[in-house]
Amino acid sequence: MVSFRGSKMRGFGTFISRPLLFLLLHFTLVQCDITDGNVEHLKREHSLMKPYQGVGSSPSSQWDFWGSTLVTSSYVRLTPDERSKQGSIWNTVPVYLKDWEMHVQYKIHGSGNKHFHGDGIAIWYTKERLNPGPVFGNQDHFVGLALFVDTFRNDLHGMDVNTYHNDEAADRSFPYISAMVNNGSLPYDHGKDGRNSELGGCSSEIRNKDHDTYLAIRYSKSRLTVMIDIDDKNEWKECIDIWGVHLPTGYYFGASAATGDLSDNHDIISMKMYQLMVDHTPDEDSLDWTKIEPSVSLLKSPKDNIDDHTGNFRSTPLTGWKVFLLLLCALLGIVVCGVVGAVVFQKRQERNRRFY
Ligand SMILES: [Ca+2]
Repeated sequence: MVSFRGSKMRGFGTFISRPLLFLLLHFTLVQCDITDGNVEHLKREHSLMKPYQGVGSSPSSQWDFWGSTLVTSSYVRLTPDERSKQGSIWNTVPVYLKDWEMHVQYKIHGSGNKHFHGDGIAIWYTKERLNPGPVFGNQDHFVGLALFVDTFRNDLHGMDVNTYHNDEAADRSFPYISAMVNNGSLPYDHGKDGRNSELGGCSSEIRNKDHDTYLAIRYSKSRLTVMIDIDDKNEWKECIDIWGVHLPTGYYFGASAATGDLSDNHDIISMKMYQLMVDHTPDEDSLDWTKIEPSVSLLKSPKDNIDDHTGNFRSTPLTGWKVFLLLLCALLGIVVCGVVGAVVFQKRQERNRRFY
């Protein structure tokens, strides 16, 4: 199990070239967010793995399920490819880790053609668990973090309803993966595919693949990163990277899915939770992390995004490592100019010496 993890983590760094990675790791401005793959630990009490022992309703079980969920020996099917189904699976053990990474291996597949399937899977880190509702089978006004793998576009604003052919022209195509943090005050707007409350996201053709697909949710030091792997090449691609995300400890992990008029099989193969070994300041350690209210700073409030149809909201903040790359480029530019200047100066000196 852990070896898989190790191989995935090598992938985590490959979206950055090797020399750049070296520089990143050796540059003091960086807070070491690129994992080295050696310091994480699988937490079995928060992980769901084949053959899914300990899944069920007994008091000792670590995962509980509800609704249409079917647990077999090789997958957990949240919904079958049938209309109007809802299912979920929840970790019964609250997570008291401050820094963690959740790897989800999943598969969404069905007989429906492009655009005629739905609705998707949600991965949860929330205060409450097993509360069925309208948000991909879970309650609305949830408290905590949600990651939506939304396979059906409900918002047809600016699109040709009859043909659906404007997907590529629209600013986000489906399936669409997005994150939302909620303190219970925000509703999830299905009609707009959660756009009003979205913190970040990416489009990804995750459906009907021959292989399983993966996503990783990392939370450490107020930074939320979501990586995806849909090509079965053992490489992560960045989907979401947001700073200033505040989440407490003591919440529950879960996954849910729903079908409506259109359907899909929504399968979870595994959910693997890793503890990240990260140092915190004494001030941070003295806080009661269970009392933190889920929130996001350093960004506009999601509410400010309500009438923003430009999609600019997602790309406005320069994330930490983009700022760093800009600084690095400037620094390299100065160094190159300095070296070239010194060489030119030396040559000129030598030439002058020859003249006199
Ligand atoms: Ca949708």
